[in-house]
Amino acid sequence: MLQHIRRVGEGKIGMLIGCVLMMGVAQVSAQPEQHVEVSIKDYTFRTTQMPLQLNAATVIHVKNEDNVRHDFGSTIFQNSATRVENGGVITYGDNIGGAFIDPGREVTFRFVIERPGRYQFQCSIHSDMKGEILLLSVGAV
Ligand SMILES: [Cu+2]
Repeated sequence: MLQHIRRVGEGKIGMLIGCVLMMGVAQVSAQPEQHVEVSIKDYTFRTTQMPLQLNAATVIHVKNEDNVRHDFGSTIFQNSATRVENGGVITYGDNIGGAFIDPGREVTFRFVIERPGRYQFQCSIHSDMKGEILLLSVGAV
């Protein structure tokens, strides 16, 4: 599931590098972040999202409210430089497949979304857990 993850650092060093990279992203895109909220409860994904725009900084926030481990796996991060914060650990990957989320934990993915479409996501641990994020190419300037 986790492909090509490079661990850049943890704690203070990771935060410092994170700040530098985030400034770089901010310079590339003047648009505010767009958010997708995903909660997992009773083995079910619940998604809340605003209309997403292409080539904009995008944050997917996944919270596991169950007392078992779940997986958020998707092709949505393919070919995108993605910053993942999972249980206080920050990692960066160019082609990640998602992340496992421990009980009661949250994961935040930050990336720039570049291809329109319907992106499925799923839990590889529980094969009937599925959800979808919609990116229509609306409002692109
Ligand atoms: Cu699961």
